[in-house]
Amino acid sequence: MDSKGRVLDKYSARVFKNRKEHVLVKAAENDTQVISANTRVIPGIMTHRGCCYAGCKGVVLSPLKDVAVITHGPIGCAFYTWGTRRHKGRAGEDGKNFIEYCLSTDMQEADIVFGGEKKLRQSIKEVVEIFDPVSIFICSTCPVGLIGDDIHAIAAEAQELYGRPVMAFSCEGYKGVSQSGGHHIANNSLMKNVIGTGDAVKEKFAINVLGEYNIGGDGWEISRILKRCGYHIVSVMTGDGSYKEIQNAHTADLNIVQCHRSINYIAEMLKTKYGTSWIKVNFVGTESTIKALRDMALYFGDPELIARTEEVIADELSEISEELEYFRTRLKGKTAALFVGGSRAHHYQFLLKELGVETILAGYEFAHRDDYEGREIIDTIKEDADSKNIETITVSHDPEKFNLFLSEEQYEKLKEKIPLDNYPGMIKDMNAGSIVVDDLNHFETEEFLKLLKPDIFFSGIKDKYIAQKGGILSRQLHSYDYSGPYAGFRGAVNFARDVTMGIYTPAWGFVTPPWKKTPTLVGTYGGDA
Ligand code: CFM
Repeated sequence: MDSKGRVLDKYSARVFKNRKEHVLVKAAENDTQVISANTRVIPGIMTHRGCCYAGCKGVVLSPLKDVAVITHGPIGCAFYTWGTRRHKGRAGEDGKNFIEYCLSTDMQEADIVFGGEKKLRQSIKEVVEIFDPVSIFICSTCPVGLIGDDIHAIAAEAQELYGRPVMAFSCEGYKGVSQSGGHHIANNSLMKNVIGTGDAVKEKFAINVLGEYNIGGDGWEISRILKRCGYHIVSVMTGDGSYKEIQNAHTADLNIVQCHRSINYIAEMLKTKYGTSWIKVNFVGTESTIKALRDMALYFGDPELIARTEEVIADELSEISEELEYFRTRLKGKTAALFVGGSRAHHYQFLLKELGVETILAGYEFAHRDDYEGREIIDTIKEDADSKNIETITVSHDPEKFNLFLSEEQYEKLKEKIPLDNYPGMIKDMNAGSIVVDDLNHFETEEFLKLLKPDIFFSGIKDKYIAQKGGILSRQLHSYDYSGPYAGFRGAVNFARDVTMGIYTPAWGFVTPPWKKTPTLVGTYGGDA
């Protein structure tokens, strides 16, 4: 039996039937392989997923530094999204940066019984008086949806009263199957209410960086390189971003998409509404970064920009090549397993490959099928109760702001050379025999690690320690533990150094986990086995 079979064999028939669709072994032929994704978790299974509120507030909205984001709900949800994601931000010219604060209405039992609207009004008042933010966002948590506080009416009232945009997001944690639903709620609202409201003039080589959240300073490293090449960054969605910058996103001539999972639909909407083309980029790994820079230069087609891009690439490479080569000699032949949210498990495989590390298992927490199989399959995804739960909006062509940078003919020609409107799925880039798992749960994590014994397991805070106590090194690809940046040229060296340090410090192998010394409870999955 292969490792997939050995792990799934322990399930009851009902659970097996479900999970076998979420796990696949990469075939030798590069045919399309279908995986089940973006579906609800089986009750009782310990998933590593987050919730809708986490995706909306924690992931997309929190990095906007000039916005005060108020969590309407009991304190736990707000506290959990306080600083744990490491999306860094520096105050802009107006000095406003509230991302280090944790703002919450701190609902108590009495508020749940009698309603929390009064408390929310009071919180908005305090936020205006203390912080004077450019805008205020209100994010609701589960109990708010259950008791029915009308956060949208309160937002409209506060907007009038305080003379600044106040927006409400009904992102109760229970909505949908994962944090992905929350990304949609946040991004859709930015699309509807913020983008296009600014009055900046068009700049040369103007771009938006979409789906980059400045984890551990990645966005800063990417911006540094882009600015060296000569790009004008209109806005970043949303790492170290701001409400004011996003208002002008419609003035860019190109959108580059880093994390396609969280924002591909906005890239499409920007194209429909404002005519802005988008390309998929990946700034993880030096080869990927070089490709992204060359694709961008080709899009603008300016000889000076193309030449400067090559100069920057040569210069950046000369700075890091020697060090990277050293780490390559240390890491060659090692194996890795990756389990991250919705795009990193793919992005980091390129950097690992450069370093000589083979990926033997990769999975996403909440990706959709296109992230695994490629964008071309989107139209074939059948709607079901779970996918219908995701909020969708439609936008139409804006006659005043619509502007095409390329003619249709140029566009079609370029499409053959650069990833315009497209991203490949992770499965295609993996080696035959490697394992792909959607929504890898706690049990499967332990079992696959025991069977495959990778040299390193890249994951997150929920599964890191169980791996380490079992003797396998783990680094967090969400927060980079306390390190970073990992993107771009210098980031690649930081990553290679951290991985080398970890692998050559095999401390976890000396640990005897508690379950080897004391008897533990034994249970079965599914209940009807
Ligand atoms: Fe995109 Fe992200 Fe990711 Fe994501 Fe995330 Fe994150 Fe992630 Mo953690 S937006 S899908 S919801 S790249 S917080 S910055 S690391 S799970 S792989």
